[in-house]
Amino acid sequence: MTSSNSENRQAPLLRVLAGETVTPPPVWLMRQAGRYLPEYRALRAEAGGFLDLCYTPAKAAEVTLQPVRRFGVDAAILFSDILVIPQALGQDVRFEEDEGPRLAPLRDRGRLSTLTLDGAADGFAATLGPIYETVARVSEVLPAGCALIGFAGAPWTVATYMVEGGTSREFHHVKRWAFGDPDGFDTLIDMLVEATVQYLSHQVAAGAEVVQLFDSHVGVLPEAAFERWVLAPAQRIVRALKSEYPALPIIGFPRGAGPNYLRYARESGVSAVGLDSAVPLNWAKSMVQPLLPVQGNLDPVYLLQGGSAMDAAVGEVLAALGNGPLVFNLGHGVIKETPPEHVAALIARVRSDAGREPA
Ligand code: 1CP
Repeated sequence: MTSSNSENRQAPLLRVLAGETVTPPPVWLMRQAGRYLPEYRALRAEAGGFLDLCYTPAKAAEVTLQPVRRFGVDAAILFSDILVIPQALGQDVRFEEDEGPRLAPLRDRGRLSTLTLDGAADGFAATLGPIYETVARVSEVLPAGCALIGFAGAPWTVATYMVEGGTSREFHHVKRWAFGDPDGFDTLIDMLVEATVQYLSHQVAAGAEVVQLFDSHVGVLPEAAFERWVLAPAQRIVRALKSEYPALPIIGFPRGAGPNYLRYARESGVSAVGLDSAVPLNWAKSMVQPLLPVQGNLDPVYLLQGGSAMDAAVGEVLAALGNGPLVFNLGHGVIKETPPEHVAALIARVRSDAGREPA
């Protein structure tokens, strides 16, 4: 199915996620709201802490809309963070200025009993209430044709932060727990599956039209661990969401999955896969895109760099993947030193789609 006119009134993003080829492709960027935007830095300073911003619906909605207003992107993504889940489960989570997240590390099954999904007044559902309100506020004012994306971190990636206590390079603690006590680690993953389903289904009820599952740290897992803690949880989350919302488009982003992208595309049940920047374009075209719509995968450093290097790299993505269902995006988030003008130029370049080679 190919169409380039606008007879179909559905948002371009939703059309691609339903399997259509749309030319030029819809474009949005992971971390399109954030510190590279002066208007974000201003609001962030007013809000105080980063988490305060996430839990203040009027401000979080405004931040969500900033890139929509400035660039006219094809989707807004809820402004929040993947680490609100551990916080809502009862773990201590802080964001230190310029140091990234800090969590009280959870290293073994003994500490699991400190976490709960229960419905107490300060419990899971109540903590996340303001985030659903942010979704509802954005949904009310979003321009026609611009889709609203909700999101969550996938269980494996959220677990890495919960166990390591923050960002990690090697992931030794979380892998030792998973490999040494797989059944105990499953208890944590099971809780995260349930939390994620609840969290995403509330976002959809509040107005999210698409959800994305961010599995950012998949690249460190051997195959059996990938099956057990990436693929199986994704299947369970997709199945549960689809039983409640059969038509809901779900984008899975198993960053760093390498050849396991194929199993993820075939077996997880997602509607589309987000490709990281290391995925070869011709491989994605011949192996992944025939299975599912793809999203990606410009290296964010091209966006940081801008100019002719960026334009050429955008042209390569469009030439390889633009003749099938494609959501143009980066292969990872916008880097905070990126000049906003480069983002405007990127979007103009995608929409001009000049230099596209015939299929
Ligand atoms: O001080 C600040 O303003 C904090 C910077 C910031 C921002 C803008 C953080 C801290 N999170 C966010 C927002 C955010 N995070 C969004 C909002 C929507 C958008 O895309 O515009 C999203 C989708 C996320 C998702 C997220 N948070 C991921 C998954 C995607 C990815 O980047 O791999 C991860 C791993 C996080 C954890 C996180 N949040 C923030 C930091 C510094 C980190 C650590 C990243 C790391 O471990 O390197």
